[in-house]
Amino acid sequence: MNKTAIIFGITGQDGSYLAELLLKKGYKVVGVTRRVSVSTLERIDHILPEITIVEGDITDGFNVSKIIEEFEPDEVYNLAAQSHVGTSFKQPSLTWDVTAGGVLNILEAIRYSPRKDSIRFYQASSSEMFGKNFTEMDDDPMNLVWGFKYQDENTAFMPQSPYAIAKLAAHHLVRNYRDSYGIHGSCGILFNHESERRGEHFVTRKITKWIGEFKNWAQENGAVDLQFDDDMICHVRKNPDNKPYGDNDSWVFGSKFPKLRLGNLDAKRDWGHAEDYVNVMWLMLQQDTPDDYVVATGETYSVRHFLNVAFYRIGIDDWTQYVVVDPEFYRPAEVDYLLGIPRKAEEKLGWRRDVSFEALVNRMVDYDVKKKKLRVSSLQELPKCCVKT
Ligand code: NDP
Ligand code: GDR
Repeated sequence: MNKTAIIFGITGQDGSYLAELLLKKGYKVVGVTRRVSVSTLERIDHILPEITIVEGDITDGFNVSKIIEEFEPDEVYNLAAQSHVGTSFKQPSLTWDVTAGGVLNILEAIRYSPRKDSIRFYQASSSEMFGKNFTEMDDDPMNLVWGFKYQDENTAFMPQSPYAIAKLAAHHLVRNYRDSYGIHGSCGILFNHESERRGEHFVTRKITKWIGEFKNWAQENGAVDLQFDDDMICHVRKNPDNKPYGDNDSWVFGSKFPKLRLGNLDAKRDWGHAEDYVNVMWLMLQQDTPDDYVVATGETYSVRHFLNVAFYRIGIDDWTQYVVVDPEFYRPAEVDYLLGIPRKAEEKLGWRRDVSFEALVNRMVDYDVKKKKLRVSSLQELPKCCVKT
């Protein structure tokens, strides 16, 4: 008989890829979605006829229990979270309720389920839990690391945001319910993973979406030349008399496009493709013994380097004039450096990632450039008083 999987957070980036993977494997997929005033089903539109959608919110414990009771799952994947680190500083209480409290609700539902011993649970833990901390090569008795500083399953956690603290609480809850009640719960300590479906307020997609819109704008305006002021990129063209270049009067300013506004460009992240990462979630639940695994690429790049590769894809070698560093996007506390060593996942689960960093960036840029409709980024349009994350 086909297995049944419940996915909390099916409308998110990872939820959509995981649902596709489980359908391919013949699962009956049940996706839990929140009641919202506008549809959030865009990422799973193409598979909607094949999945069962049920309304629910992980902060409602009774509702979570009812869903688990009704659908009798073999596997439960919790991908639901308030997942934006910057937002967690502005809405710490909500972040705590969803990202930590929601996990407790699922664990309690499994604990009291008559089918407790037949349910396997996956929790989406995060590399943000490492926060400021890393292991240095000299500390490693095996001395087998690929970089000087890294994080793996033995690195101590030192979270730097309300989001990371909530994730860490959830991580420990899973371990505690495993030890206390024998629940088959595993945590994937996943490092950043991105894709063409990445939320638009995360830095990678914010960059590639801007590039897509900029490129379309430049093409639609047939820009022969660009001028840059503090905040805007201006399209200029020759006046009808076609006077020679150098004479200010002979150039007419056309439409303007807002520059890309970003925060800390020096933060380093270990970036993979989400499609590679959902596979490991499934692999963890196929193991007889539940466990926790670091999932990463073993490479790290700064936001600045991401910009290099992304702009290069549209033929711009020097992006500095196109980007404004805006302190409004700085976080009260930052995670400077993440580089994960996925040795355990590779050795025990046989997991491998396929998509390289450069391929990831290129795929995201190409996707956003191809999006036909030109619209000025809503992020760029935010009035000053609005929250920026
Ligand atoms: P997204 O932000 O794209 O998706 C989050 C999902 O959670 C959405 O489906 C959202 O629903 C849902 N959700 C939010 N609040 C609730 C709630 N109260 N009840 C039910 N559902 C809710 O995240 P990703 O797909 O990128 O990440 C998946 C998980 O993995 C998250 O838990 C994230 O914290 C974690 N993670 C992600 C990493 C990454 O790099 N992507 C790395 C490490 C961990 P809605 O559509 O209605 O908003
Ligand atoms: P992160 O991802 O915080 O690592 O969390 P994000 O893309 O938000 O930030 C990465 C780094 O880029 C810097 N940055 C900016 N970030 C955003 N969002 N917007 C900006 O304008 C900007 N400018 C610079 C940030 O300061 C940071 O250093 C992601 C989420 O998916 C989490 O849910 C997940 O747990 C972790 O990855 C692993």
